[in-house]
Parts: sequence; structure tokens; C-alpha cells
Amino acid sequence: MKAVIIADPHVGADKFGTNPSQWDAPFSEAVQYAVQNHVRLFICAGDLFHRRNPTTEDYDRALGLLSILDYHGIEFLVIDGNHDVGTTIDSIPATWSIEEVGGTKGGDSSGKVAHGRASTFLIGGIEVIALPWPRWADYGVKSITLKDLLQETKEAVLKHLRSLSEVPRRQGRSSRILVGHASISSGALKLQGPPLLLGKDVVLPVEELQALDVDAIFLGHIHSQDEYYVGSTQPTDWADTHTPKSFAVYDSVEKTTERVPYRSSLKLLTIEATPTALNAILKTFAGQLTVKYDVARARVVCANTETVDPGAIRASLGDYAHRVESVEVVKPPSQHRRVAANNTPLNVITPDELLATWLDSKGVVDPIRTATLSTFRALATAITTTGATPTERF
Ligand SMILES: [Mn+2]
Repeated sequence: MKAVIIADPHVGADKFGTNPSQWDAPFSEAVQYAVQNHVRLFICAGDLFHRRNPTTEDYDRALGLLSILDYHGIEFLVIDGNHDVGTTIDSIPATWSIEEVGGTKGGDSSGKVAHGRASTFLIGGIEVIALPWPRWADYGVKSITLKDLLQETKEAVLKHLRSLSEVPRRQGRSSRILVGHASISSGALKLQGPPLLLGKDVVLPVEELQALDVDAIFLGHIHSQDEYYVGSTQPTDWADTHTPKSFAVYDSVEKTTERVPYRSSLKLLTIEATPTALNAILKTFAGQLTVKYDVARARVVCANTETVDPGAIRASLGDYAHRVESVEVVKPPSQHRRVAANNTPLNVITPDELLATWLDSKGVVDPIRTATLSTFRALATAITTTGATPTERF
């Protein structure tokens, strides 16, 4: 039996000047995949909606897609994300109406929603431990300081997840997965100390989740995909330009997961260059690109800004993108910023030195200082050696 798992479709976000149907296209693509491949279960790992008070249009679009699943007899489970729920226990989640979907064949809806505390659903032939965005109110935690609230909620969530995963499996052999919307930490950085608390997020150590009796873990919240995070359906800021987007297909018999790349996620192009470098980049596109980017923007850096025609650049970009968001022409900065008065200017400082200077300026001390620097170096090396190019995503 197969399950499709998506995360963070953020219905109603409409970023990059797209229209709603373009924005929802990857979500719709995952629904179509489920229908065509006879999938039994469809799960959204949180942030179905972008706003806690979706518009009537937003509801129409999200519920419309879920109704397609219902019509085809595919069960679905929607898990509350931080965009769907308020912090207090009596706030109404954006997902309140989901269980009203369906009855398209006269029966009950095929849909379920996970609100509040983590709970187990027997759905689509799979045991799903569903973890909505952890809020202290749902776990009955009360404390004076934010730090204690977060620490105690983290412990309460983990204890509750352990108790759910200790329940014997049906017939001792069914498949059980954990699907949730949460922040996780891993490795040497435990995110315990106040300098590294992620705002008011409850951060769960991934090692504790791995120790649960589950066959696979699928999370929403962080929009870039990795081993645990499914990743959002769409890029949500310009930093996502080269990030691949996909949904997960879990096979509960083989206990394997396949990643299916979205074909309809927005393709973004962002260029910051001198006029000469910009022309060189566009020249390479002329022979190479077979598909247009969806949205492009450029920032042209030039000492004599009056010699640059932004209209002409907009027109050239238009050959390679359906929509040009902005063309900015700026002079190179005459002064360069520094972290503090006596530091090396930002234009000549090495990234390592810059991070070290910044950590020092914030009073971050060992072991977090050393661990942060070594993690940064490892990531920087990985990025440099991968050398992503703008055309890779097509
Ligand atoms: Mn999200």
C-alpha cells in the first residue's frame, strides 16, 4: 500500500506575483499522482494554509483538491502546522472545516485532521503517529519562563510520542510512520542554550525521534527538503532558487520511500552582476534553455548607472522568464560595512573570519562557537564542490 506525503503547500500564499492556480499547481500535481497511481493514503504534514484565517477562495481551492481524493476513495490526513493554528488552545485552526469535505459518494468523508496533542490514526492501511505543531497548551505545560516552557514541552512531547510508539502494532506487523510539523536538531548542536533557541519553537532532537518504534519519519516546517523534511511544494523566498522540490511516496509493504520531483514548482532566476557579467550569463542561456524560468529578477551593479537601460535588461530577461519581477540598477557601495568598527570590511573579509567575528560580537562562546564554525566550514565546502548551476533544475 502506498501513501503520498506532501508538506507546506501554504494555500493562499501567492508569492512571486503568481496567480492562485499556479501557486497550487504542485499540490494539485501530488493529488493527480495519488489518483493515477492508486495510492491509498494522502498526508499533508502541516501548513496546508498560509493564513490562520483563510479566505473563502483559499478554502475553495484546498477543499477542492481534497475532494478529488475523497471522490477517488483515497483517505487523507491533514496535520496542523504553525501556520494553521494559533498559540492558545481556544483559537480556531484554519483546518477546522476539513473533515466536512466529501461525502461525494453519499458516505462519510475520507478525511481526518490531526489537531492538538500527537495521536495515532489507523488510516489507509497504515498506522500514522501524527504530530501537529507542538504547543505547550496541548501538553498541559505551565511555566514562568519561556525557556522552561520550551524545555518542559519538549520533554512532554517526546514522552507522549514514546508512549504512542510503545503500543503494540496491529497484528504485530503493520507499518507505522511518524508524520509531523516540528523543528528538529541533530548532531553536536543540541540547541539547548538560550543563544540558540529558535524563537518560541519547541526543538526536538532527531536522535529521540529515531529511537521511536516507527518505520519512517516525514516532517513539515523547514521548507528545504532533506532526510526528514519533505520540503515545501513551492520555493517560498529567493534563497530557494536552486532548491529541488518533491513529495514523498511511502510503500508500507516494502517499507521504502521514493521522492517524486514536482514538475510544476516555480522556477526562479536571480542574478546580481555587472552589465558585462549579466550579458555573459544571458548569452549562455541563448543556446541552452529549452524551458523558460517562471519569475526572474536582476540587480545590476555599475558605477555609471545612467549607461544602463533597465528596460532593455527587462526585455532580455523576458526572453528567458515568463515574468520579470524587478530590474534594479545600483552603484557599487563606496563604503563597506563592518561587523564592528575595527574589523575587516565586509567586502574583503573571508566568510570564516566574518562568522567568527559575528559570533564574537554576539558573545557566543565555546563549545557552541567551535561547533558552529566547523559546521559552517563543512557546509561551505559542500556547496563549493557541488557548484550548482542555474539550469540544473530543468
Ligand atoms: Mn511552512
